[in-house]
Amino acid sequence: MKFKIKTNSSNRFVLLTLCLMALYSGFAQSSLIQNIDNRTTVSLDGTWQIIIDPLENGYYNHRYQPKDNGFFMNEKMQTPSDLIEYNFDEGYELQVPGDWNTQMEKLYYYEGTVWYKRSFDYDKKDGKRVFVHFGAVNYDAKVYLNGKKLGDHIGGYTSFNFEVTDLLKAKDNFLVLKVDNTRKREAIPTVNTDWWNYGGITRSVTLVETELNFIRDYFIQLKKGSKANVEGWIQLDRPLETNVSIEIPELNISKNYRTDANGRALVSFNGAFDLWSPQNPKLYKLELVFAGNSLEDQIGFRTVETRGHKILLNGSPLFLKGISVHEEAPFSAGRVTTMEECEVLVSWAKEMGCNFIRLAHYPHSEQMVKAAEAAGLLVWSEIPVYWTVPFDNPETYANAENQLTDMISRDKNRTNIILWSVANETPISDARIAFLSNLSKKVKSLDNTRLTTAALDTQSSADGYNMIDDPLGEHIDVIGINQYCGWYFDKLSNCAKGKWKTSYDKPVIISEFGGGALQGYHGSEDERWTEEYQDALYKYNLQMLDNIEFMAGMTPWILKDFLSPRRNLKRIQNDFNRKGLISEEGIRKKAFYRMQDYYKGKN
Ligand code: GCB
Repeated sequence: MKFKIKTNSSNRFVLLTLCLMALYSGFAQSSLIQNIDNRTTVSLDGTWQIIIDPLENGYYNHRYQPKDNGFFMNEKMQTPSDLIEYNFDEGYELQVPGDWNTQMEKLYYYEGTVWYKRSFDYDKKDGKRVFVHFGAVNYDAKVYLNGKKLGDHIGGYTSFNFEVTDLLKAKDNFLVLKVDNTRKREAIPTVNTDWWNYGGITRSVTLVETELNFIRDYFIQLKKGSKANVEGWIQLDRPLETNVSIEIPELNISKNYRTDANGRALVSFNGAFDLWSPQNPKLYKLELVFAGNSLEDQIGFRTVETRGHKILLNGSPLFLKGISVHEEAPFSAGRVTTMEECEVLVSWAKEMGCNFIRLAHYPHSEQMVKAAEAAGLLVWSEIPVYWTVPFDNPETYANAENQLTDMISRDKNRTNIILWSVANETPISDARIAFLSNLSKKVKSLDNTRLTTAALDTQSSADGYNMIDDPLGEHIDVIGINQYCGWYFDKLSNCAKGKWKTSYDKPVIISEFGGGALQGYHGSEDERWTEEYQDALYKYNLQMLDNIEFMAGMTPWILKDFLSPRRNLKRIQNDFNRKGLISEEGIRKKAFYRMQDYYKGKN
């Protein structure tokens, strides 16, 4: 199937897509540096000066042409007669990492441009290179150092970095970002979502110091289908034929490899691994060595595959006892900014009895994935291809593919990730199938050791059955189904009787079900928004789901109440989607305990 655009040949489409991808990753962006946590770094987190600029006055002149001396120049008055109509150092401040919406009342609903500036000194060493790395900036970032543009980045949930070696000074560097979170129809995500469009530098900013040449990236995972053979690669930043090695001291593994002219070495070795699993989240210390420098990581080994309707972990069927999670801070709202907050979310899922979490609806922070990995939680990770995306727009495709590539690039060594999801609740059309099947193919080309999935919401019904027959099912390994019996359709009491059929010999995860309740609001099970209604909804839905013999797991919607501007019922919602099993204050609702009981009895 083809996109509905005018192309004379598929080559032209590929070329166009490649050009657009270059645009979306920012021209000057360096390839992503893997494993920032274990490199030599200086944090630029903390207080940044900001300017709120709804008209983009710091970027465009009155003829709407980009300015040469925009706010990125960080100019200061030199004489009393100078006209400079901004001054970062006399303005507002925000904490980085952090969203702007929950830090400053006047920015709560704001969508537009905010300029960020941070000044710093740097003790630059000869023979070293330096990169500035951003965990995530939502959505459109233009980055400048000392008045020079480093590049652009599009996409609010993925990491990126730029080299700054030649621009850094010992004193008074200024790093400036124009951050714009304006929603756009053609963007990923598109304009219409059900979560808060938190703007800002939402994850850490870090200076990374490297040698002149260094191990930039690597992929070290068990080969598909093998419990003992690791296959992967190591990539140097600069092309060089040389020796690199891998060591796993605990297993006495020490292997040498030779990089090719592109600085890439293919890796293959065997080990008697104690395999990672939810009961045994075993990670090994691994060292990658090049030119006397060693880079450490903690890596686990496991296999994942499907057999008919089952998902097999390390060769054995596993029921995925999951929960969906947004990247929102526990005990409040706003983006998660610390490892401790990730650990709280993870501990809540563990308390419920989960072995699996769905990180909805976009890539969460690396910390979150690592916190889950350490605690034995398997992960579904997804990109924000959500609802009604313009699937026939090649620019949108390029953007989605780029975000997918960035997500996989960052997290491909995290053992707990088993599913890469390409979309959530997208409407059936030919253009959508072309778009999503291409994304699914892209996943396999980057990482064939994991499974692909998507959350589907469209089922037809026949003979009293809900049918799983979305044509996208052909193109993914595991089918996610979002269904809201007792909330968006049908009466609560009918839910237990719901019956399902599937056209696919593939595992199905019920990737969403649920309903809203205001914590502390009690009444009968017929009264919406009460904890009793939500609890009954869970009771009847679980009875229905128990009759689906091809179901391989579930991730009810959702761990915690979360902010969403489409939740307008003031008395109850007050901007919160209330489908959480835990309130924004951290208080468990009745249905939390029902899920806990259910998972206790589920193998
Ligand atoms: C869905 C969406 C999710 C929403 C949820 C809801 O189907 O996938 O993002 O938040 O429903 O609460 O309506």
